[in-house]
Amino acid sequence: MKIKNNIILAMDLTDPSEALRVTGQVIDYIDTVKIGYPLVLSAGMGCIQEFKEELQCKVIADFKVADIPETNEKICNITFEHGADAIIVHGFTGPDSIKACMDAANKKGGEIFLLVDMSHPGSGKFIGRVSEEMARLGVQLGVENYVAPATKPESLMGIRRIVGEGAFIISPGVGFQGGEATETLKFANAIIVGRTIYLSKNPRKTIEELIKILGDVHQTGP
Ligand code: 3DU
Repeated sequence: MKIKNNIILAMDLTDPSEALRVTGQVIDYIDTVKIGYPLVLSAGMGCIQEFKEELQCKVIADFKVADIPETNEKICNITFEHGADAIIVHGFTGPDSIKACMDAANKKGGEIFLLVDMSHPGSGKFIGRVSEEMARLGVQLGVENYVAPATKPESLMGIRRIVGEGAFIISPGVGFQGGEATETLKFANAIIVGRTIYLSKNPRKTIEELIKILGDVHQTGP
């Protein structure tokens, strides 16, 4: 997946028209928007298609899929049928559950991103302890795309080491959660930025400044 300016907008505003309006303000600087439960649960699954049609962008559905294989398959099928280009899937559920998502993605022409660690402080208690093992499992299964945290550069670096330069890592936690954009892009292919942009008084100016800062960062991976 190629991401324009290496920035993915996390659009978590829950008012659908506000979400479209604010995304529209920055859409000429990005081509990929991450939509998750906050927006979909308030606007419905139709918002995926609406974003794609009105803004001509790719949509990553952040559903952090974490169920038994049969249920995961259904969730992925429905998500791709609603137009999502990719879906985020938890790694902790194990190989069969991940494989079910990969198979659904292959069948529907979509992609999966495997979430192997999280960015919030509490993530150290459980998921952060097994993130490298999950990354290794991803490699064994042939997963190409990963989600790893910008707030934990050590973890992000370790995950990059395991998945290799050929893998594609997207990284949330930049800005509001404390992660640093340029540092993150040394190990990730794209940063995921939400509140810093959509809560900004001037989202356009904020993203322009961010792009300027990222200007000469060395890009890892494909
Ligand atoms: O903190 P922000 O507002 O920039 O948003 C980050 C987004 O990424 C948000 O949608 C959140 O649900 C998602 N995310 C994480 O922040 C951390 C993770 O480990 C995984 C997803």
